[in-house]
Amino acid sequence: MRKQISIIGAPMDLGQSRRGVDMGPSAIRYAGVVERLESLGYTVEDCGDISIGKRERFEETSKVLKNLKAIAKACGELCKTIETEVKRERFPLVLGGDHSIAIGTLAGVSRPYKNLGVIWYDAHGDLNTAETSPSGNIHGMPLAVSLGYGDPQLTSTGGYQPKVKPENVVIIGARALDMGEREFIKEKGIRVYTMHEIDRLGMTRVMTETIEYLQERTDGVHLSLDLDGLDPNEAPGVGTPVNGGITFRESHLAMELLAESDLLTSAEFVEVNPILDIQNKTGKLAVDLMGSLFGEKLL
Ligand code: 6HN
Ligand code: MN
Ligand code: MN
Ligand code: MN
Repeated sequence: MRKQISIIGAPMDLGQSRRGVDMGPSAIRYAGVVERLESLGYTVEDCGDISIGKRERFEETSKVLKNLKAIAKACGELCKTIETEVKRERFPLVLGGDHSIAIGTLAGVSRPYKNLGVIWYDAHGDLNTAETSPSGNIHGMPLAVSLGYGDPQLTSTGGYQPKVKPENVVIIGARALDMGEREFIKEKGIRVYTMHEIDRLGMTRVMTETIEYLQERTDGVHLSLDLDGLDPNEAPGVGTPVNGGITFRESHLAMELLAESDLLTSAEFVEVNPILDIQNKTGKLAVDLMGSLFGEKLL
């Protein structure tokens, strides 16, 4: 992993309807992300936050895709900021914000790669389009958008598409997939480890298979970690919690195995909502996971 990390905050809350997730980047910073990574020997630069526009009055824009214009604009800015850091040969670490920011993150990191791999650690598939979405919330769509499916204002972010090929994606932790998403997964042949596979195979095997699979076919790997992938008992500060999630221990192990593999070229931690949290438990958890991801050892 690159020894220079650039932290970029994306205080986005327009991709969903609950308030507070725009404070996610602050919560993660307050939990000591910079100090934690510096203690591991990294040079860390905090680039601050990108700017997010105002909530739109839905009747003025798309009814189905809430806050479409403002999200497209912010993702464009996030993409540019990340591209600058990538050119400086730094490892981009993006702090969310709701998951719609992944549209900008993937647009920013993917261009130099022929086959960027993506690990989507999430209770959800985030594979909806306007046609399949039950909510109109764009945070349920970023993976579909990055694969090239969705509104052109979103899929065109960064001026190229798609950012990722379906065979280079691995979803881990899924347990709340909408009907349209299930069909999409089958149709595109996307590799998914649902909670069932995690229970059955164990996290070691899930991660070993994921790493081997991506090592064979990709030239860079992005980790998009939605804190709602974890169980809400351990990560309560999220807007769309789903019971029966991945434990802290399993997640910690997953991060350690990723660190060992030295596969990652970028990462983002999203959906931390301090208003719904208990004394920044979820923000601290995010930083603990980053510690393991960046090579923290017990001995
Ligand atoms: N997330 N599948 C639901 C929807 O509204 O499309 C929930 C999406 C949650 C998205 O957690 O990033
Ligand atoms: Mn998500
Ligand atoms: Mn989710
Ligand atoms: Mn451990």
